[in-house]
Amino acid sequence: MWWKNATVYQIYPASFKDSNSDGIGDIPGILAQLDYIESLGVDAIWLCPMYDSPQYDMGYDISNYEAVYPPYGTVADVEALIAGCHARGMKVLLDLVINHTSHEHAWFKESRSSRDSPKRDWYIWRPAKYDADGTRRPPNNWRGCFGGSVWEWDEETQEYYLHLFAPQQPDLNWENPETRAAIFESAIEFWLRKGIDGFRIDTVNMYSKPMDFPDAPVIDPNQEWQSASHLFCNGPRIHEYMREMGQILLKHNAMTVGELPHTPEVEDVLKYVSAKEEQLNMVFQFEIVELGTGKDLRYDTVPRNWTLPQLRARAQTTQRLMDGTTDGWSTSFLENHDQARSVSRWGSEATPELWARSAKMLAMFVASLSGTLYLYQGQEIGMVNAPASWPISEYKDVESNNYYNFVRQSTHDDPVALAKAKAALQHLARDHARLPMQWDGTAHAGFTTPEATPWMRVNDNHGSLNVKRQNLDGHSVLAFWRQMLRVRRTYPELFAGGVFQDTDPQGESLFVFEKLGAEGGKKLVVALNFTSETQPVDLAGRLGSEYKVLIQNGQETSLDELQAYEGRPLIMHRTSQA
Ligand code: TEU
Ligand code: CA
Repeated sequence: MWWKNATVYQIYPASFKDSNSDGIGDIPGILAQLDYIESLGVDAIWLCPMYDSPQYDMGYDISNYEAVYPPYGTVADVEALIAGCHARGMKVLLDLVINHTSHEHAWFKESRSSRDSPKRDWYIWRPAKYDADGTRRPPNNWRGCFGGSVWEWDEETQEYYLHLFAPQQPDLNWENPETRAAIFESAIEFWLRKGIDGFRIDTVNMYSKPMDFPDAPVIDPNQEWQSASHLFCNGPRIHEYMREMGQILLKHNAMTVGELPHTPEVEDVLKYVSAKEEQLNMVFQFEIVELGTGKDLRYDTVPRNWTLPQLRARAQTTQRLMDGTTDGWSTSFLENHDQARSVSRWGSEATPELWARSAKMLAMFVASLSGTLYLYQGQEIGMVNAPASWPISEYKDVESNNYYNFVRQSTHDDPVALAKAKAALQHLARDHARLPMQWDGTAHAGFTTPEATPWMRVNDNHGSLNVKRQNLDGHSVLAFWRQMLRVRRTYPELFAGGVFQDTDPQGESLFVFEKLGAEGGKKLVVALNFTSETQPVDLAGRLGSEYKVLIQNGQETSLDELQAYEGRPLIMHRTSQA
């Protein structure tokens, strides 16, 4: 099981590196940076969708599983990438998006062509409902993940089809065994035969829906569409499907990490990742990254709307699965392509010093949690959100735009509401992760050539915040991540493994936790200051005399206080515990 102690580096093809000056990142660009990726000390890459797609949702709307989006390259380019990674001892994970396809996929075109199409039942079609006055209504009141109804009316065949995400992302009908077989063949086996090592599986808990499509309870009577994630996540047949898919993946010895939104309870997660179930190897839970987001609508919140005890409780929730009492496994991550930058959310951008120190402190935090570690491109250099001065027109993401338009319409352009929405987007939008990678200080940060126009604007700070500069600086965030990953690899039983124990769940400023290794073995003590002030701490009291500071992000080695955003994983023998 190569993946247990592994670190996986996530790549967003559009924004990593452009090799041909069209302003869009591409596979040859990634290939050219493999030495850099290898230099980080990661074990694998996860490539976000590079399949052919009309790009209504950045490739999560696939029109052909067996082809590559031409601006990214060709199937041969992906084969070269697989070979290049394998030559360096790195594994390759692709993104598996099989809850839905693009509306331009041949399967959907055929499905929508007529009610008698042999592929009609490959997607989910339902008749309209009509009010007494003849007004047409969709089958139920569910709100989609990007806002609005989950149903789209098809004029041609006079029925609605289901789409949990954008209307250009119709949901496949997993109830139909023929459809499942086609998905397994085209999306899964086609690429496994090309030698990839596994998949990150998109929205893994949404494939089974309650097929009678009951209305969701009305939480907010002023809203037309109601939150229904509890109805379409973890549906009635989901584990049957997981086991079926699991057998195919097992046959190819493929590793899997499933995206598991709206599933906080260990008992529910374990159904997917218990080793004896043979469904998934691990999952992404959202408890940590969703802290501070709106309860119902993600962006209906204000920046920094969280406390440290809440963060600790959520870390505890996701760590419980790996407390040694279960046969399951999971992940540790703070960023991905759907999340704003972690330094902007949990750290500080107040001064260059606090920025660097908090980026390193967050690296210690995420790398000290149990589970397979995921590092998102740019996180290793402490990339931050787009500046607050940027106009809303720089935000390209369908979810951001839908939310902003929803606020505009529902408040009739109320300036206070719009300012709040913009502040929330500046803090949380998915766009922030999608700004081009900052390679150097030249125009467009070396992501593309100076004459080209990048598909998304490059962050204004790239003159000082970039790979080239950090490569030359032994104290940079980048140097720290390399060191952190080395330490993590040296003590797998304490970092990737080990039993997480929060020693002071109510602490508001310092996050101090321990990781216990095997009985009689060593203990890791992690002490992190999440504030911009020096905080007193009693580390001596819990360390005794026999300890070692493995890594630190500040100058001090005092056991009595931690400076602003200072952090330290210390190690000691469990037997010397006071
Ligand atoms: O995301 C699915 C998901 O449940 C959310 O995390 C989502 O990103 C969103 O923010 C809803 O509030 C996956 C992909 O990671 C995402 O990029 C895609 O847009 C989505 O599926 C649809 O394929
Ligand atoms: Ca390109």
